[in-house]
Amino acid sequence: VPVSSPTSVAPVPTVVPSLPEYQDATDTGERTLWVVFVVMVVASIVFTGLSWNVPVSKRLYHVITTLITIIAALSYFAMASGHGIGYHHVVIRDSHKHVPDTEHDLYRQVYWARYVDWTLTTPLLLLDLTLLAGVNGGNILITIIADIIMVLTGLFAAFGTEGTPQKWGWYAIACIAYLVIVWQLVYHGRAAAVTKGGKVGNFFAAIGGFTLIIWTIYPIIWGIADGSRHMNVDEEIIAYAVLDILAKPIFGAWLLFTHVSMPETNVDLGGFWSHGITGEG
Ligand code: RET
Repeated sequence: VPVSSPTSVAPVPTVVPSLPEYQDATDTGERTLWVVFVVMVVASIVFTGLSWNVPVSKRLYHVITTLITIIAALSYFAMASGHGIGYHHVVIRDSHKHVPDTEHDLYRQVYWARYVDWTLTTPLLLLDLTLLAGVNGGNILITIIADIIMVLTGLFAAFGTEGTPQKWGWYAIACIAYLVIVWQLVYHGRAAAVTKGGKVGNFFAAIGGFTLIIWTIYPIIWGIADGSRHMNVDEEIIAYAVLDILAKPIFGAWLLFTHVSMPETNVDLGGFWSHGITGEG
C-alpha cells in the first residue's frame, strides 16, 4: 500500500509575490547632471561678461539669455544633488506559461525639476526668438501661453496613470500646444522677420529652424523614455543633457554673437527698456 499518492504535489499559489522594481539613475546619470550644471554656470558667466561690452539699450537679449542659463543651472543643481525627483508608479502584469499571471510594482524616477526649468526657460527662449523676428505683442502672448500649457500638461502626462486618458490625453494636449508654437514661429515669426529686412529674415530662418529641430526631439525622447520606458533613466538624462546644451548655451551664444555684429537685430521697446516707463511717450 503506497503511503502517499504519486500525484499529490504542493499546491501552486495563485498569487506569486514579486518584488517591486526600481528604475533609478546610476553614477553615470548623476555625473552627467553635475557636468551640465557646470556648463550652465560657465555659460551664465560668459553671457554676463558679454553684456558688459554693450550699452544697456542693446542688452535685452543678453539679459533674457543669461536668465535662461541661470535657471537651467539651478534646475541641474537640484537634480544632481537629488532634489526635484519623484517616482512614477506603474503596475506591471507578468504573464507566465504554466502559472497564473502575476503583477509587480514598478517605480521609475521622474525628474520634475526639468518641468519647472522648462516652464520658465522655454518662454524666455521664445521671447528671444519673437523679439528677434519682431512679432506683435498679441502673438508673443499666445506663443508663450501655449508653451506654458505644453510644459505643464507634459508634466501631468509624466505622472499620469498608464493606459488611461491621463497619460496619452495630456501628452496629446501637450503636442497640440507645441503645434501652436510651431505655427506661431513658422507663420507669424517668419513673416515679421522678413519684414524687418533681409539679414534678420535669414538669421531668424537659421536660428528658428535650429530651434524647431532641437525642440521637436524633446517629445520624441519623452515618448521613448517616460512614455514607453525603452530608454533607461541614465540614457534619458544624457539625451536631455545634449538637447539642453544645444537649446540654451549654444543657442544663446549664437544669438548674442550675431546680435553684436548685426545692428538690424536690435529690439526697440521705446524708452521702456533703458529708462522705465516715464510717461513721456
Ligand atoms: C514634452 C512632453 C509632452 C509633449 C511635448 C513636450 C515638449 C517639450 C519641449 C521641450 C523643450 C525644452 C527646451 C528646454 C531648454 O533647454 C513636455 C516633452 C510636445 C519642446 C527647449
